[in-house]
Amino acid sequence: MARLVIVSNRVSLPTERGAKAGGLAVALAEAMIPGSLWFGWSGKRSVATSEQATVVTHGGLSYATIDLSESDYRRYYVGFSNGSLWPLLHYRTGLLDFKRDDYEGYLAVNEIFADRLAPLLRPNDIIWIHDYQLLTLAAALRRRGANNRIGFFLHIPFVPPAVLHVLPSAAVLVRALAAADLIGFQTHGDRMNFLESVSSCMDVQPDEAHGFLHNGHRTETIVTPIGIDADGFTRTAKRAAGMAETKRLIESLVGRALAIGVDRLDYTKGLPQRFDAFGQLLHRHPEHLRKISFLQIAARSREDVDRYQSLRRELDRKAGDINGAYSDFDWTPLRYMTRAVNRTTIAGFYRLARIALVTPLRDGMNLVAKEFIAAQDPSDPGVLVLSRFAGAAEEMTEALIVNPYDADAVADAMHAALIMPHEERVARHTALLAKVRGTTAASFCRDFLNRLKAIENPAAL
Ligand code: ADQ
Repeated sequence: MARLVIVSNRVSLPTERGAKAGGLAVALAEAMIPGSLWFGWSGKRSVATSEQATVVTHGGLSYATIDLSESDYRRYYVGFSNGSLWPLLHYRTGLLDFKRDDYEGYLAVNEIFADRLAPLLRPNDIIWIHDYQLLTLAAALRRRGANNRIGFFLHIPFVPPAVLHVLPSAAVLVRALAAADLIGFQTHGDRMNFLESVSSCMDVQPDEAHGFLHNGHRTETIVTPIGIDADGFTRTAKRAAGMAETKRLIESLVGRALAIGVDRLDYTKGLPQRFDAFGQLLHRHPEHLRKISFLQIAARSREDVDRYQSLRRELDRKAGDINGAYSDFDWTPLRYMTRAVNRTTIAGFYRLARIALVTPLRDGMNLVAKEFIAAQDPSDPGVLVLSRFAGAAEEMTEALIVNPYDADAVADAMHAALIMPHEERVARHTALLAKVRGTTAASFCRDFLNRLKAIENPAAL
């Protein structure tokens, strides 16, 4: 049987998992099939980038990692991946911080990944590359003679050509990506944007099956939304509801409704806008004063990117403003923390919450929306307020869908959620839970890999 080789920027070793945030690590952990190999960066910075991968085996799985030099890390990861591609692919062209040197570092590290991975490959391996840090890896592997089936999945959005071309050399990246046999997206909108970009960068026309032919190579595309282990998460939430942390939270609420937000501290997640919306709720609907507490857990991430530090300062100020304006001697409306909290504890908090605010300005999918639904007590569920710009909104239409830029509309949705009749809450939750249970981490992997395996690739036979 063909071996699965997963490649992602960061390898999450089983020994390191725990409270750490990050959707990719969580989803792939659900997906690793015994015998598979997972290749990527160790997360360590060394004097020099590793000459070869370090391979460890754990629970029937192999993990091959390399360290990066400080300079490679800065240019490839901090500079180009997080300073250019991340804002660009989230439609934030104004935040783009393009430097040619970073771009060259990005290409170089993709070549290094290919160099270190190539000796570990077997002819029948199926290679599955993940996310925006590795857009040029498939092409780099092909140049080293890898004829394997290669799939690529983009976890974040893809933009229309007019936005894409803000990035110098965007066409180079699109052409390199086309070296994969199958390219996967979270939503139909993302795939459409990509195919339009293919037309504009490569002068080829995608066919009716959403594939395209270039230089004798056919590339197919697929929409496979990522999900969670819904039933497992429901069990975790039930268990966590009885744990000490949840009990402490209940006591601190003294009967007030809980609204919750859980995100990485990232400018795509719409946190300043969300704080404004909460302020508007208290202003426009004073009947909720003293009756609601909003807990925002925003785990710090990417702290060596400047934009993230200014976001933190902005949120500190806004949180101070709201609490300064509305707090009472025995009530703090907004509880804002930037520590990571482990997933089990969060599952218990979700179950307790009357509302979840998932209001990113753009998001590939957003797994928090799915976790919140899976965590609810079906007989007394909370209500999901969801941004129309999260990939999750394409499917989760029974949530209260909002435009996160409209603070008044988000405040009104929170109000609607707080006064929503029991019957309507149950009906919406039932429909959403069926969807979250239908599109899981396992189905995501199965659908993508089945399609990749079905691709005709005579070279790999
Ligand atoms: P992320 O941007 O990291 O992922 P998300 O989908 O919300 O975003 O996944 C976050 C995961 O980390 C969830 O399991 C969540 O519980 C956890 N998490 C988030 N904030 C946390 C916190 N403050 N403390 C502890 N845990 C936290 C990227 C894309 C998404 C896409 C995923 C998977 O940006 O759009 O859904 O990959 O494809």
